[in-house]
Amino acid sequence: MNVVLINPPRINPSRADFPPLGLGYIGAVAQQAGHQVAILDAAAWSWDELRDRLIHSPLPDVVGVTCWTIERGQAWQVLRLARELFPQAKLAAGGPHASAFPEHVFIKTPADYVVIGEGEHTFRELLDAIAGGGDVSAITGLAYRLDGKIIRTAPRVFENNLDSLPMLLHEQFDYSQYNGLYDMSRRAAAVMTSRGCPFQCIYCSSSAYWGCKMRKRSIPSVMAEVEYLYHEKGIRAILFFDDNLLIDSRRCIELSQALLERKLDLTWAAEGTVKIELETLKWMKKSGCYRIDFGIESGSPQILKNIGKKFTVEDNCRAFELCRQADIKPNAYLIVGSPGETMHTVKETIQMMRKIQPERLLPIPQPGLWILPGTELYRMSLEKGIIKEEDWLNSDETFFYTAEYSRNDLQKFADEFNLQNQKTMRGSILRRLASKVLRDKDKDAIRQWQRRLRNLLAKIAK
Ligand code: B12
Ligand code: SF4
Repeated sequence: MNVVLINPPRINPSRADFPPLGLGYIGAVAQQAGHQVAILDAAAWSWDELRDRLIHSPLPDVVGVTCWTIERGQAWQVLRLARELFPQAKLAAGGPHASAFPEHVFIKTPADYVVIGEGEHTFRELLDAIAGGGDVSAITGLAYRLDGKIIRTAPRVFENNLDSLPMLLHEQFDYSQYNGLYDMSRRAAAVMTSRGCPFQCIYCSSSAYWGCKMRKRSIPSVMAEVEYLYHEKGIRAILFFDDNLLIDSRRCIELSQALLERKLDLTWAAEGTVKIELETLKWMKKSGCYRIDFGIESGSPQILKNIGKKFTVEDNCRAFELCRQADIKPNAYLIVGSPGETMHTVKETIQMMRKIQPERLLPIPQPGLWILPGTELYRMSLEKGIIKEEDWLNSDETFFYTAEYSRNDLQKFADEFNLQNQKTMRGSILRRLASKVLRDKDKDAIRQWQRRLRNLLAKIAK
């Protein structure tokens, strides 16, 4: 069968940093099962461009669409467009939001199926059933329409052996069309070496979706993907997108050693939590790691407790100090507007920022915490009456936690935070610039520093 998988156009179409990995994974199982697969990443396309590409694709038997909460309206629209253009095709949705509210997908769109949760096995079985004209009722992890009713089958059990899944369809992605890493001019790809996170931060839907048990791919399986990307796609930088690559120090060292053994000209970055040891960081550095993004979120002990973070402000400061010792750039993800936030807790975060001096600070663009389905924050918000389940249906907006402050008040917190942090960053960038430029022989790094200096001078001029 012809299978077309679509990542919807963004609300403001723009190039994505990386291709849609989830569609790459389900595309790979479909291809392995003998189907012709085309993945259309329409993130940067207008609706006209998507329509045009669809009209010129081979007539699909099945169209699959990914559906995130923030872009659910876009996903609804793609499913309607697919029905309009291909009345004969079967339509399936998947991804975090479709999985949280399969019924909503059927109300808002003409979709035939929703794949709930981890998609590979369910999608493969669904394609088999569609191809054979068979019954789907025995497929776990599925919702579908039957005689005007919506049927939901038993939940799909997670695949424990991630190595048994085929490598995602990198071959379908043109890596020159993605932004890659913001601080690296090398061609970059994203790789996931594990699924699931043992923590349960109240705002995060990741552990709710993927489970609290971390399932890890073997190092040889990860290396096979890295080598493919290196040799076949010209990739020279990797972002390990795992929720928590650093949590297993031994595995992290093994991964670093495997990268070193291959002698690839490769740099890499990762996301992680702050419990980390110097020895691990040194191995990571040796193998090409140049940056770690930490989800530290707040510098207030009370807020960390309120949002379910299992780490302290001291842990955060220590991780940043160790990264500096290992010569890896530490970055901070932060939140302003968590439950219990006050101007005092915002100032505690500003104080911590002065101490840790992250390499790059993302200004807080949207004050307040996003409410995502499946999270503790969502349950709290339902209880406090900030949101009702039908709000997801009646609007395509994103919803924020506003039980304690209005968005306007939260904006004041964010403004104060951004202002203070700009001052902190200017000082720290100048200091680091002076010491780094003297040491750096790497052309990429020197170009980056030049760029930063230009930006900084432009800001000062303003
Ligand atoms: C990488 C990533 C990104 C990258 C995306 C790069 C890319 N193109 O893939 C970037 C950095 C751009 C990003 C941005 C954001 N992200 Co993000 N991101 C992730 C992350 C870490 C990994 C996603 C991934 O690749 N997973 C691995 C693949 C295998 O999983 P998957 O895509 O979900 O697909 C599987 C299933 O969902 C299903 N499936 C998915 N689609 C389909 C479609 C069909 C037809 C079928 C059958 C099955 C199916 O099958 C797949 C295989 O099992 C996840 C966390 C996580 N651990 O998943 C968060 C996550 C997806 N992001 C999240 C959020 C909130 C965001 C942002 C809104 C953050 C922000 N404040 O800006 C933005 C929104 C971006 C946008 N769309 O506009 C939330 C989404 C929650 C939700 N309910 O939608 C997650 C779950 C993390 C969290 N904190 O809760 N993100
Ligand atoms: S925010 Fe990070 S540490 Fe917390 S549950 Fe989500 S993935 Fe895990």
